[in-house]
Amino acid sequence: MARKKIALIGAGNIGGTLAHLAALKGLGDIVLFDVVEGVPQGKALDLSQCGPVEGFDARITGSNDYADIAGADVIIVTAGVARKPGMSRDDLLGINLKVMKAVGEGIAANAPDAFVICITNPLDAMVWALREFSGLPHTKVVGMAGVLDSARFSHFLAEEFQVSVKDVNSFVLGGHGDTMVPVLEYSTVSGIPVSDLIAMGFSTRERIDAIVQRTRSGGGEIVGLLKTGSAFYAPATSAIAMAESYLYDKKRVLPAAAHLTGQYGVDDLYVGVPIIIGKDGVEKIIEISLTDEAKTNLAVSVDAVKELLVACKAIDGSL
Ligand code: TXD
Repeated sequence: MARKKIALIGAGNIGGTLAHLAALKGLGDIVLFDVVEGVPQGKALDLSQCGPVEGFDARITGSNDYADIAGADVIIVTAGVARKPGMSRDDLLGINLKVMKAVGEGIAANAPDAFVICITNPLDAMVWALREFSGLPHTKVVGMAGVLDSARFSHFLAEEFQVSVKDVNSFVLGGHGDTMVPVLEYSTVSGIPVSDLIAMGFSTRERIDAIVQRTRSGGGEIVGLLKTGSAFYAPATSAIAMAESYLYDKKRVLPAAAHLTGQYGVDDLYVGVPIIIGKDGVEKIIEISLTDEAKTNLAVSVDAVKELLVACKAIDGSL
C-alpha cells in the first residue's frame, strides 16, 4: 500500500507542529507549503533530522509550489495571519479571505480528492469560503475548532474537579468565537453529569459558569500571554485527531465545523456540531437535543457566523 500523503498549507506555528506530530505518529509523507520562501524548506529539513532520533522515516519536504501537494490524502490549512493582542478573530477576515481563495484554487487544481481540514480564523467563515473556492464536496471540507474548544473546557473541568483529564468528556458547539456554546448537559466525568458533580459538592454552579466563560475566551487568554501570536500546540493536536479519524476510518464523534443543510435549523452554513468522521469524510451530522438556553446561545453564535459571511460576500463578489 502506498504511503499516505499529508499536505500542510501554511508552515507557521501550527503548520510546523502539525508536521512534527504527523511524522511522530507515522501518518504518511508530509509536504509543508508556504508562500514565504525558505521557511517550509527549513522546517522540513529540521523535522527530517528528528527522524534518526525518533525512528520515523516519513519523507518531509518544504515547498512554495502547489504542484507539490498533488494527490494529497489529507490537507490541513493554517495559511493566513494569526491574532495579535487586541485583535478579534474577525479582524482577520479580509486578509485571510484572499488567502483562502488562493488555497482553494491550489487544492482544486492539485488535490481535489483530499479530505481538507481548515484551521485558519475566523474559522467558520474561512472554512465556508475555502469550500466555495475549492469546489470540493461539503463532506470533504471541515473546520477544526470544536475539538480544541472542548479540550480547553475538559482541561479546566479536570482541574476544577481534581480528576484525570482522561475521564472528562466535554462538548463545545457553535461558531469558534466569543459566542461559542460549551454544552454542560453533554459534559461528563466518566459518564457522571456535571450537574451531579455540582450536587455532590465537587464544584458550584458559579465556578462552572466561570469555567464556561474562560473556555469561551480560552484563545484570547493565550494570545494575551504569548503577545506575538496565538495558540498552536493544542490546535495542531486537535486537527491531527480529526485527520486520524479520516485516515483510519475510526468514525470518531468529534465536534467540528461542518456544513449544515437544515440541521439545528441552520442552512448552508458551517457551524460547530458533533459529526462522525470516517473514510468518506463527514459521514454523519449528529443532531443532539439542546436545552432552551443552549438553543438560544447557539442561535446567537449562528447569527455571528452569518454576519461574517455577509462581510465575506461584500469583500469578494464571486462568493
Ligand atoms: O481553533 C482554531 N481554528 C484556531 C485557529 C486556533 C488557533 C489559531 N487559529 C488560526 O490558525 C490563527 O488565527 C491563524 O489564522 C491560523 C494559523 O495560525 P499560526 O499560529 O500557525 O499562524 P502563523 O504562525 O502566522 O502561520 C501562518 C502561516 C505563515 O507561515 C504565513 O507565511 C503563511 O501562513 N501564509 C500562507 N501560506 C500559504 N499561502 C498563503 N497565501 C499564505 N499567506 C500566509
